[in-house]
Amino acid sequence: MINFHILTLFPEMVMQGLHTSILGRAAERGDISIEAVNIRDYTTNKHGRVDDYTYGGGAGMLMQAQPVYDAYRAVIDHVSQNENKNKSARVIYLTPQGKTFCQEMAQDLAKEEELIFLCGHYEGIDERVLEEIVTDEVSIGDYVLTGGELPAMVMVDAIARLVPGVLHNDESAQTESFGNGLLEYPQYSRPEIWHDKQVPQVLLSGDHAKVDAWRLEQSLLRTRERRPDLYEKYREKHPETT
Ligand code: 6GU
Repeated sequence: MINFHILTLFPEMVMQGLHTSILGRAAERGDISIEAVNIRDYTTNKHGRVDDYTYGGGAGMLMQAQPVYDAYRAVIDHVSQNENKNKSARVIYLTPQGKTFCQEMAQDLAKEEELIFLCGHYEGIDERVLEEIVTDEVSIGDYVLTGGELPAMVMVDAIARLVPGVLHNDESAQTESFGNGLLEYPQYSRPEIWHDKQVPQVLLSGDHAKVDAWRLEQSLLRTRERRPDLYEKYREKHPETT
């Protein structure tokens, strides 16, 4: 069970996306919980503003420290009250300047009970509140997005599917394939011939050992071709690989 808390100016965006399909059903069952906290609800500005100009000038607006900090405090106070203890939670700030997200980070974060995601907008967030509350800065890749919501959703999806109960057995079998560090082998369903293309004969043979060997071979070929970096890593762990 993990409780995900997402601090954002666009709570509907996050809730829509994360209560669909597998994660929606996992939340209904109580295997995870996902809450979006609207940072704007915590501003003390009488016009509901959460941003202001940057000291030193330059283009763009910055999210102010006060509403971000108070939204964070509300989550922490609520969590501590529920659990009747002072829990500390990791706070992940989504920023292109962070460490690049990967499967290993997802596995590490999946051990936590509470995770707080902080989504920035405009030109970012006042550095002083980041210094006080953020424990991890994470990027999802080398390209620029308009805000941290999509990255937070990517991370929640990748972490949530590792929580026991979220995936069913047939789904988690899929995990193994990328979990072993190789790309997925090609897969086929009915009909046996489509657009003159025949399903590989070995898959129709009923010989499970042969099927497994073929799939591993296909995974290796694909990984060597498309992701030589992953292939080299795999070879270091499995020296018997040609
Ligand atoms: Cl975490 N935020 C933004 N704004 N852009 C990104 C990103 C994060 N990761 C990659 N691009």
